[in-house]
Amino acid sequence: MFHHGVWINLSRRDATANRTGERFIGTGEEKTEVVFPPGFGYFHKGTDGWLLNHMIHNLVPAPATLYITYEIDFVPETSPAAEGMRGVRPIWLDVVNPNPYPVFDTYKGSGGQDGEIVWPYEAKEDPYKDGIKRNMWTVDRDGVMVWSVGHVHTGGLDTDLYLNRNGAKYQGPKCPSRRSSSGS
Ligand SMILES: [Cu+2]
Repeated sequence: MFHHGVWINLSRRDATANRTGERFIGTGEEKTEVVFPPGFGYFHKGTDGWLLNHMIHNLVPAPATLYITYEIDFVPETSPAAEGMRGVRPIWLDVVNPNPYPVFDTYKGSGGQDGEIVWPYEAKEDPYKDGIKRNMWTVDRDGVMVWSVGHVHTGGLDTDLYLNRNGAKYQGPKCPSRRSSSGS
C-alpha cells in the first residue's frame, strides 16, 4: 500500500520550513490528484533535483516487488501553451511543521465527548509547550490560494485549514482555540 509520498525539490527553499528542499506535492491513501486551475503550474527547471520521500506499508508477511508510477502533464516554457502561465508557490503546512515526520499518536478515550480528537487542540498535553505554534504560518506576501489538499494517517478523518486576516469580512468557521486538558 502506498501510504504517502512527498515530492521535494532540492533546488528550492521550503517556504514554511525555511530550509533547502521545497515540499511541493504530496499524495497517499487519499489518492490526491494535483490539478491546478488553468493557467497555473509548478515551475520546474531542468537543473532542479527532485527527491521522493515515500511510506509504503506491506499488510501481508510476504515480500513483494513494487513500482511507483506517477504522471505529470508538462508544458515546456517555449510552448505557446506556456504563455501567460503563472508558477504556483507551494505552502506546506502540518501540525508539527517543520518536523519532516509529522506523526502523532492518539489513544482510545482521548478527545472530546464526540469520540473524536481534534489535534492539537484536544491533545491531553499541549504539544506546543514551548509556545511555538507549529500548525500556524504567517503569510509573508500577497497572493491568491489556488489549490489545497490534506492528508491524514490511519484513523484520521479530515484536515482543516483556516485563513485569518485582519479586517476580513469573512464570518465562517474560525480556527479553534486550545481546549481544556480533559478534552471537553
Ligand atoms: Cu502519510
